[in-house]
Amino acid sequence: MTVKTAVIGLGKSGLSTVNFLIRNGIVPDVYDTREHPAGEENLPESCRLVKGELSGELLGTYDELVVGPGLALSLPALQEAASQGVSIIGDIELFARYCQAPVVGVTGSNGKSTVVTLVSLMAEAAGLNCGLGGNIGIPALDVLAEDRDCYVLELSSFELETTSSLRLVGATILNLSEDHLDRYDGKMELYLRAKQRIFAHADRIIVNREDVATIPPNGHYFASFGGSGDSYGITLKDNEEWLSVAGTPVFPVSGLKIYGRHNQMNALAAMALADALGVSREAQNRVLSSFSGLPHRCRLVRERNGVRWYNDSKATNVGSTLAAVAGLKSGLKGRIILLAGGLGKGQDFTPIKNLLGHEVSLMLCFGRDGGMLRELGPETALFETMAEAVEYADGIVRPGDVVLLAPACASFDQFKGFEDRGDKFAAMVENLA
Ligand code: UMA
Ligand code: ADP
Repeated sequence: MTVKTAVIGLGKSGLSTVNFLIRNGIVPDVYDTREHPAGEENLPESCRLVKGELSGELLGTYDELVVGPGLALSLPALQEAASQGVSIIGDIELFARYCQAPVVGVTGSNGKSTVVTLVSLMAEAAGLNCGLGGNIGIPALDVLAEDRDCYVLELSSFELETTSSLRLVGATILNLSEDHLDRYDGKMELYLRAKQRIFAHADRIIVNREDVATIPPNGHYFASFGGSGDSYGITLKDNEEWLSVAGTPVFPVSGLKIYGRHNQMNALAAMALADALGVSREAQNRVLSSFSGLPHRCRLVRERNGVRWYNDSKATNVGSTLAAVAGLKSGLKGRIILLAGGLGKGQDFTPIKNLLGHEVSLMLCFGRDGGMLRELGPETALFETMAEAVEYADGIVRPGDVVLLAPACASFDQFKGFEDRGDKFAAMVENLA
């Protein structure tokens, strides 16, 4: 029996879904509310594309809708279709139906891309043919292939909302802090509920023992990570900190090329997930000693006249900004000048207020919600654009200072995305006379 299928949203994942369905003998109709959907130019001719407002009546005529993560399931047309019995899924659910090899999944407010990259590198170092995909920017269905030994998926709360049968040999919620509240009616419990769906069919549940929101409501889990010596943790050996497993030191913290406590937690989570895939400790350690981080995550752009300029454009929420500041502050003699602003996504910025005058000497605010950040305290200044903030920072820095772009906000008010924002920042800093 053919399943009458429509793909809703023609972005990256929508286009990948269309191609996947066609490869499997299903030619879907495609809907997108935008006038110029991102994937339009590459849409196969056999597919009918309907643009503009979604009609519940029309969508109600399908058996199944594969909805892109950028669209809220609360949209009236999707609700109407669901109430008529139409199955509503996302590309990850399709992946789950077809995937044969073991999969590990990672969600959380911050650190996902770092952890999935570490785990996939570890699997490759052990000689496994590993597919890495999901929210990291490579649609999961694009990496699904018969010769894979395993998969590592980065899963956003949006993707998890439309996923119900994904089996995972290892799953974790890295941490939980405010994000995407504009999609969750301002309610953290709805955001968390979506994230907890990752554990629905997980063999090894791995939690952050310092963040109770990452623990399933029934309290059952296989392993945990955190700063103490239990499970995946940190222990002292010869007065030096080591990443450890069940109290046994396995890798010196000083050997990591990514800095900050948050990255030590990321490394521990990656080890627990790699263990779920059967990756040897030796292969894990090789990756831990060589991985120097992803672009736009706390990367040193330039040291000039004793001033270090860091690009952490991927810090798109308050939690990630706090982690970046904490990571840089340890051992620093000079000041931190923070550049922040953009689209606040309904977050409460108050935790940043506590940094002002302490860890952060001055915050230069910009972008649409820069005014809200400016109001946090007197140690702030407001600019229209990031470029003006960079120029101002250059005028006031002293040797020993750090200038950190960690905006705590999304970038779409003034940039194409976090990469564009980070690239522009790096170019400005490189060009400082
Ligand atoms: N949109 C419309 N109308 C439509 C369809 C989409 O206006 O009919 C808008 C959405 O509101 C959104 C944008 O278009 O603003 C993109 O939505 P999409 O569903 O087309 O997204 P894709 O291009 O398929 O990209 C998605 C993920 N995007 C989102 O979840 C918003 C990408 O994560 C992911 O890398 C990609 O699939 C590959 O699987 C990006 C992201 O920002 C990096 N994720 C959020 C985050 O990390 O914080 C969750
Ligand atoms: P995600 O994919 O979840 O956005 P990334 O690995 O891309 O995560 O990191 C995004 C930003 O979050 C980084 O630039 C860093 O500032 C911060 N970050 C990374 N790991 C953590 C963590 N474990 N806890 C808090 N913040 C983190």
